Amino acid sequence: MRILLISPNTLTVPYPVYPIGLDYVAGSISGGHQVRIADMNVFSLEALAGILRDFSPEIIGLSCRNIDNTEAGDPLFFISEYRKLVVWLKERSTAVLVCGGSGFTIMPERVFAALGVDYGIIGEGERFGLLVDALQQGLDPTQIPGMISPSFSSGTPEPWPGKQVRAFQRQASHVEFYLKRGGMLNLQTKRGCSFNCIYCPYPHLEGKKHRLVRPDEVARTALDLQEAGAKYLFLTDSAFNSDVAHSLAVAKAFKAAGLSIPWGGFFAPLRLPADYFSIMADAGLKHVEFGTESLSAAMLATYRKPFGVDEVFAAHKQALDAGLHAAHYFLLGGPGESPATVSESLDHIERLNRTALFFFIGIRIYPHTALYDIALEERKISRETDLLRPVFYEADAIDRDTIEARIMARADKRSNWIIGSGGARSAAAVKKMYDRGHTGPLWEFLTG
Ligand code: B12
Repeated sequence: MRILLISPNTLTVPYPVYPIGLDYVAGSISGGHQVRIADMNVFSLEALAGILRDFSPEIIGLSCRNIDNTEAGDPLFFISEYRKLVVWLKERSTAVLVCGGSGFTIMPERVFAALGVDYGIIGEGERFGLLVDALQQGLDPTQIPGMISPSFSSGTPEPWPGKQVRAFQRQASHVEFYLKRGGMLNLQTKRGCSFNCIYCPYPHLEGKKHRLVRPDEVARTALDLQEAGAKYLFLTDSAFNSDVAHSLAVAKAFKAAGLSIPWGGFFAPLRLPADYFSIMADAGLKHVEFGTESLSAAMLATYRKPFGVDEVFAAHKQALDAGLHAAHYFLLGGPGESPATVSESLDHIERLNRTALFFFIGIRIYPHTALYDIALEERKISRETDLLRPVFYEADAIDRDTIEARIMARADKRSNWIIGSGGARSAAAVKKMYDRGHTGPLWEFLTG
């Protein structure tokens, strides 16, 4: 069959992100079918109309990575744009329309209804190949775990038990776009998140148990990306070091394979072996993005983070001592946040030297999280509340504006204190630097 996979994500904040999910969806489709990818960062609607005409797809897969930007102070909502694209596609094509992706999986029934597609696949896109085969053979696709149709929803399926095949095509037109603009491609070393952070949908998205990719296999993919021209790799794992031994094995495999480009990713500031970050740096790690969230001991406990304040300082020092750039993400305004816990966090944050600090204020409430249950119990939401348009948890003792005002006052114009991801202004600055040949996430230029 002829299959077109579309990435409609054109968000440039903090920078455009290579649609890695579609490589896996493409990898799930058996030989004998023809597959093309249209990344809307590269394709105009005219070019897309051309593909519909010339290639005449029988199935169109639409990746819904982002529902919104999760920034309470600078909100963007993408589902209406995707809906317009679906209507546009339906006017020009009779292909079966299928949606999936992380944003989709967070609220599948709601996103499905909002988009008006024919099928949705909850969870991992590896089941797309099964749908293609079922449609070709005239079988009932709703037998496939994770399927949604207008009259049926299977609910959340078990994590995909089979092989994950990444069909990276270096000749694809969109690869060039990312290579020219910052040179960053991305790479996954495992799926699953074993942490229990109260606000986070990752365990629901990827499963709670880690499914590790063999380090030599990860290194082989990394080399492929390097040979295709990548100048930097972002490891997309929820937290690269949530399995410390595996992350070390991956780093060693990078070194053994001769990977020479730098890389970065999300890390948890856990208690780590003393030489952890020097081993990582030796294997090419350059940027560490810590999911710290708070530096109030009470709030870290409430969020159920697997570390305390001391571990954050220790991990930060270890990273800097190893010559790495370190950033911290903060999530303020959760249950029990108060003027005192905000002050405690800010006092501690002052002591984090040479770093970029990203502050998200107000926590988006996602289904299947402990925060959802807390918000229900506190009557901040009801079971009927529609969470598709973001609803942010706000603490009783301090509101979002007050927290933001306190951060701004404390920041006193320091450029490394950033509200959210920095918005369009910082995205424009990043673009300028990419145009001049810089690579990677570039927030180190803010750290002073
Ligand atoms: C790594 C990451 C980042 C990195 C990306 C770096 C890079 N160069 O790749 C950075 C830090 C830049 C980032 C930024 C943002 N991110 Co982010 N990010 C992630 C994370 C942790 C992993 C994404 C990933 O690549 N996974 C690996 C790939 C293989 O998985 P995947 O894309 O989900 O694809 C699989 C399935 O979803 C499915 N699938 C995908 N497409 C399709 C299509 C079809 C048809 C089908 C059937 C299936 C399918 O199959 C794939 C294989 O199984 C996720 C959370 C998570 N654990 O998923 C959040 C996540 C995607 N991000 C999110 C958000 C909001 C953002 C930002 C808007 C935040 C901000 N304000 O800056 C920006 C947007 C950036 C952009 N330009 O789009 C949200 C989206 C949810 C929402 N509310 O909309 C998530 C889910 C986190 C969350 N809050 O829960 N992000």
